[in-house]
Amino acid sequence: MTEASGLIVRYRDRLPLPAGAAIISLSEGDTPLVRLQSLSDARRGIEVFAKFEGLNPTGSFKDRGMTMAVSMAVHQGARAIICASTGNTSASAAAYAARAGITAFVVIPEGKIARGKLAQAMMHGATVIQITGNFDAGMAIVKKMPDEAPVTLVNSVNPFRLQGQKTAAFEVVDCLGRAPNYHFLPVGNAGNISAYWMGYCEYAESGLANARPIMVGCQATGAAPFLRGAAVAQPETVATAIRIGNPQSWDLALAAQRESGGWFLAADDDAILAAQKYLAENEGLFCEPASAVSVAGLRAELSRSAIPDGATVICTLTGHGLKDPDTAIAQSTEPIRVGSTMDEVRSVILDSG
Ligand code: AN7
Repeated sequence: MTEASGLIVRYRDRLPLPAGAAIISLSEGDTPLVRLQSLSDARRGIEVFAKFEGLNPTGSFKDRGMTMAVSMAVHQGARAIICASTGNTSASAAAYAARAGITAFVVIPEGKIARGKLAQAMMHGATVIQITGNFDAGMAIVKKMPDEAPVTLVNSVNPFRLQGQKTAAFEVVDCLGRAPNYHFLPVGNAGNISAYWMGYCEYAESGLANARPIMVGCQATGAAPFLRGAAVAQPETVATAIRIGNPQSWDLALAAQRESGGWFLAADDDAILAAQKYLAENEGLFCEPASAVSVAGLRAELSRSAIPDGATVICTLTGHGLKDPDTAIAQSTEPIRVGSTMDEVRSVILDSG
């Protein structure tokens, strides 16, 4: 037996899990900061790092919140959890429920979640409920379900979710040795930007960081309620993870933006896919489309010189590219097909030069 690991063990004194509660963990967290060599600029002293959350156990940042939410749910005697999801929350909830030996019900918009995420929810034994409506419609239903049936809600309106997710900010500061100057991240339901801000503020208040970053929330143009200043009824984007029109953590996310002196921006689907491809081809990092919106946003801000010389910038890559193979293959060039001879394979190699 190895010792328990994961972010609850690492940051136990900063997390509100009661003593004696069992920790439901898959060794989440402790994800790398990978320097983005092609976006960093030595002459201007700009350093860019990706916080690669795709390396969590189920392939997204949701595991940080789920270890807390499921540990608390089990501590409080829950036998079942429920969430609405654009995919990653359902994958994570299904895995942690399996780990805990409880039931997961996941409500997903039919045809609008990436295949890898659906495969995860199904493999972990969740009861998958496909609805005809979008994520926001599912959210409206599951929010009321704890009053109707014996289930605990594990969407990020569950406060323990944000508590777990704030540890990503701790890790950034622990790794850099100080707070970054800017933090770009995708915004969908708006839990994660709220959680990062909470984490940065806690570290600053405890004297573990002497500053807090400017938060830049990045949305898809077709699903950008924060740019419009109101909910979007029919959100649409290739980045299905952030196909969300009515973010639940609206007030917290706005506070993060205002208090940090940050802003919201939107990137269209072409820019999102271009950023995803750019990271894969130039940095060796494969993230899902929703994650790439943070890098699409940074590229736009760099090109209009909105980032000052000497700045350290973090982009959170929230989920792994393997989650959504269909979108990846659709934007890639077809494999070259030849017969099984030395001549044919060699000629491809020699012709490609
Ligand atoms: C890869 O899984 O909402 O702003 O139901 O999967 O905290 O919602 C996913 C969101 C960014 C947005 N990147 O984070 C869900 C879900 C990825 C995501 C977001 C999500 P929030």
